[in-house]
Amino acid sequence: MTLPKIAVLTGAGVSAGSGVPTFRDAGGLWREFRAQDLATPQAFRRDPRLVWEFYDWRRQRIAGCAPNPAHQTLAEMEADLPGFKLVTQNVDGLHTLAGNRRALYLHGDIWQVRCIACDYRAENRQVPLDPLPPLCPRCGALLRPGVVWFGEPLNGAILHQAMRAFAEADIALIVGTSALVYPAADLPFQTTQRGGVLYEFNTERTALSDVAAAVWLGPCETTLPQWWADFRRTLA
Ligand code: BV8
Ligand code: ZN
Repeated sequence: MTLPKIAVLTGAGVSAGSGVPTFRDAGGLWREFRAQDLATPQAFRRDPRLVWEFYDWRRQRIAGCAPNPAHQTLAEMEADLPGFKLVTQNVDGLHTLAGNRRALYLHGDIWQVRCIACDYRAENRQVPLDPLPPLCPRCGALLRPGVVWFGEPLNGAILHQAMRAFAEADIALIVGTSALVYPAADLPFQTTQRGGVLYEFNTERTALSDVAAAVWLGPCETTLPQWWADFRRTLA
């Protein structure tokens, strides 16, 4: 029996069970700012210190978080299914920590920093950051978080691989995303337009729920492991 090709898109909801604030929470909870107003090049140009305080706060929160059963299930699926592709909107790195080796990070990595003036880039896991904002060790200019901000283009090669993964998938799993951010939110339609099936795992219905063949309402750290345990039995 040929194993199905499964493509997965995750959002902040897959890390909620690990204690990482989602954008909707972080947006509301971080002082009086909305995440969306800080995750932009304009905000960084206007007040790099404030934007770095926001990222430093998130880095400190994430540093104390471990992968949850939803992350672990996605690592198992990658090991068991040759045609498995994981695409994430998250920048927290928990999929890699859980054991996924080939996750596509659409929006970058909060643990990467890069210089705004030269081509210096590096992993930086210092929490809290000191000095803040961090400066380029090579040219002294400001460093920025290695993430994709609103209004910035995604890495073309990564986006192309993600589009292909969903175009080729028999099954697309949409896990813990409000499906409001583009072009990520377009990916599931690559699957349904080619006759593939969509399953959604979320604590609430979203814009994608109407095109999903089934919606598992509940915390994905519970519903996704359950689904995988049942589904893998049908593959035996
Ligand atoms: C681009 C990295 C083009 C940073 C992120 C007007 C002006 C400018 C741009 C636009 C515009 N209108 C539209 C756009 C495009 C824009 C966009 O989509 N805006 C939206 C708001 C309408 N997109 C962009 O700007 C993208 N770039 O289009 O470039 C271009 C081309 C060429 C040249 C120049 C430009 C870039 C988008 C990437 C932005 N960066 N992150 C950082 O993280 O700091 S996006 C960020 O927000 C996250 O990465 C994530 O993608 C998104 C939040 O979404 P979710 O992950 O879904 O999280 P959210 O909190 O919303 O939802 C959580 C969900 O989980 C909920 O549904 C909840 O119910 C559920 N949940 C909670 N707990 C659980 C759970 N589910 C299951 N179990 C649980 N336990
Ligand atoms: Zn530099």
